Amino acid sequence: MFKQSMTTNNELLNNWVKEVASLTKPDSIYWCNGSNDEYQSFVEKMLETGDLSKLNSETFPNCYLHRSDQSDVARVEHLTFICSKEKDDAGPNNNWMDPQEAHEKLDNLFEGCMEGRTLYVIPYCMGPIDSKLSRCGVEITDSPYVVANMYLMTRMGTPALKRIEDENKFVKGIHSIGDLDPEKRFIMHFPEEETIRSIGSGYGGNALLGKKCHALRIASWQALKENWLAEHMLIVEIENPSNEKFYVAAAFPSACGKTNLAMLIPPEGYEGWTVKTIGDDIAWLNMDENGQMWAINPEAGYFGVVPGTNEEDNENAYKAIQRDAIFTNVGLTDNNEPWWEGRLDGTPSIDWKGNQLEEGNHCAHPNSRFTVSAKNNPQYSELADSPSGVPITAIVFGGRRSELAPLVYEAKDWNHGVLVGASVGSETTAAAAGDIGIVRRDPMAMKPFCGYNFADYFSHWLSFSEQSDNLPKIFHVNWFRKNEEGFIWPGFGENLRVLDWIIKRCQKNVDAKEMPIGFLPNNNDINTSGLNISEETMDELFAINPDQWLKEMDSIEDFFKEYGDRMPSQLFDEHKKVVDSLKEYSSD
Ligand code: SAT
Ligand code: MN
Repeated sequence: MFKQSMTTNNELLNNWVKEVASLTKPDSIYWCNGSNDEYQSFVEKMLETGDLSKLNSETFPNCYLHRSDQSDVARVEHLTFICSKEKDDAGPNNNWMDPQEAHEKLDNLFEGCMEGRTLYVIPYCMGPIDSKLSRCGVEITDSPYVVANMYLMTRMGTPALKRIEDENKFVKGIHSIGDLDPEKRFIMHFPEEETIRSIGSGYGGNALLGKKCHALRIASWQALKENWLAEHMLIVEIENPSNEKFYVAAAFPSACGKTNLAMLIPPEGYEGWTVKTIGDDIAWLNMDENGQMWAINPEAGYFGVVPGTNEEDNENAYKAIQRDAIFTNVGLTDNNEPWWEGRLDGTPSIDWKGNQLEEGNHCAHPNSRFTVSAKNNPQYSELADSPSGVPITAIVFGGRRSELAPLVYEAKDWNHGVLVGASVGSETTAAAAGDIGIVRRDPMAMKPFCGYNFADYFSHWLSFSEQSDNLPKIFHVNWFRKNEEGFIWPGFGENLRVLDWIIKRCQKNVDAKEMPIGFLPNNNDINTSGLNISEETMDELFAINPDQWLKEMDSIEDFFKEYGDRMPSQLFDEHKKVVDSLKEYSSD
């Protein structure tokens, strides 16, 4: 049904497409123009093939369900490789394969893999088309589902192609679902060649190559060379009742409530405050000549975890997915609406595998996802399209820790903040394949996404303190501390109370307690009015147990030592300062 819609005069791109086609042997080639009609025609095609089914069009207009292969529901970190020339450039944080060996392996797997299929060419731009901070790529794929998702997630098609033709430069991404055999599944990155090759999976992070593969793994490498940062961070705009605006970038490991924070709704008592979303997952940070950090969101859509989304906890996300959304691996109600754990209404009937729902089974897969354009978000900020991005006031790191970490603390300065970020640990969730609930180190929430050696990454972060004295303040938050009764902090919209303190600290409007781990709020400086939370409970949320912290610092040191000689000594200096101070504190 698809005709060759357009090609390009750009030789580099043309030759590359030809080269890939001669290896993969598709029946036809289709160049995507990124129009809405084109999106609709892809949807129609997938409705015919059964790749999509239409959801209740009265209640969920223009929404579709996709059921993935049951073995293909999450990122696969053990099959994800950085194929730099030097093994040490990839570092202990990555799987590494020699680039030549990797190419040979992949050439075998890609050989003829598109026979009987169409090869789609997707030119895309990560970031606003007219921003000098943006970077372009082209993804080749044989999956119409990937095309439809890229349409929602990126700025793709004709305008991106035009920019690529002007720049004569793009990240090359080659993707095939192959035969979905997990034994033949690889997500490989060649940073020196600015190339990504992914086969055997149709899942988001493995297949939508603009996202984690390009905007984080390849971009982090580019950012190292070009003195910027590609980070796994949401970006929010917060406006207080005095109409002052603040921009906060925050990094959390997958499925730690990033989408909720990015789309936060001010709680009762915060009338006159507005929170808008610039981005929910990735931020590219650039420093201007005054040493101010500016951030753009390279993406144009959200690929969010569905379970838990409802009108009470995250009304914006809930509203955003009432129309024009693709749902992947959710269940169905008896009237053909999507259903997931945490949805407050509807009668679940069919599970994510398409079977009659049985008691004790998940209806939606825990890592089921929605894909939706960012513009569907009622609190979408127009500044997400601003070529200059937004000036960042504060950087926030967080993890899921049922013990140890207080609700919020502030790093003493940038370098200490780098230690705080590098030390992030979080209990694992369903976003990645593997065990759930184990604490793992996830520096800057970048463990699965940093395209080069973490030791060099920490040095790069530290280098900014020498370049500017105008950097954002750095904070750490933990929404997930528990006592016998469960989570102590109510979370969700109430997290604005914590952001409120963070902003006051950035404005130098409030003092704080200096503790060994950083600055903690003075009693009563976190606004709890209207919350049913006692002073004792607040004390529990902020309790610092020095012995537990010393153990934590030991485990952080062990983790750092895995990176050997390339580790910046400054980070160990920062570490030692905290340890000495904890020892002193515990002997007081
Ligand atoms: O799983 S994805 O990488 O597609 C999304 C995420 O984890 O943020
Ligand atoms: Mn993410």
